[in-house]
Amino acid sequence: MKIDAVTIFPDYFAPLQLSLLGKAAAIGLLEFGVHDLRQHSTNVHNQVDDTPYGGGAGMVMMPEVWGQALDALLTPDSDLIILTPAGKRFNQPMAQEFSRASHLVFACGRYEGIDDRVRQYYLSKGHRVHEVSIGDYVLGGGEVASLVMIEAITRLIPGVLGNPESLAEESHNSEGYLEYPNFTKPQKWREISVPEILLSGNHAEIAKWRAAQAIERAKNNF
Ligand code: 6GU
Repeated sequence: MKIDAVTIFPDYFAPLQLSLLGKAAAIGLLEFGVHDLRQHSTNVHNQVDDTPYGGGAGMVMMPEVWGQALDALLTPDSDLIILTPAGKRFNQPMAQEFSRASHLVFACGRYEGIDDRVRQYYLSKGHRVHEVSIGDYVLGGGEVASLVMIEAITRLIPGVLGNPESLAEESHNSEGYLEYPNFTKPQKWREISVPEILLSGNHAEIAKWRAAQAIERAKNNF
């Protein structure tokens, strides 16, 4: 999979070189490109934003710079992901969908976002365009949100994860989450013992216990 990110802060993407993602890139499973939006500025001050039509607080990112940057990256095989707190909420099924794509382009908005004509234009040209948010809170920009999405998506690509059994186990749960509590050695730590059932070797009973625990935990999230 090819992944491009367009941003005014390319340094935010340094973590792509670490851990499993870095290894996947090193062996050619993933290919990352990080692009500085300011390189496409036509303005002497390298300005990429301006005041909003209609008034209001903040600045809006100008369409011309985004057009230049995205024209250079998008092909008919691309999925353009525009990061915005107003987008569709990212979740595990979306990560599954995107993990089957061949080229993802992350457009990282800052300030009050990107001029909406950028979204309109690429949609009108037949591109797949997705406005995505990672949750109900406001970040300073789309960079961290892109990293979250990239990590969730790429670990689902065969060969990226060190241990594919972890994926198989996750997929048993319809939501794709491992929600039961986990324990490892030692059996007793600071007077707290590992639940007896996990030492029993009775896999059917262990599965039942874990399912019950997962339901108990899930209740606390609603
Ligand atoms: Cl994608 N961008 C920003 N700026 N804030 C967010 C977000 C994205 N997702 C949640 N909050």
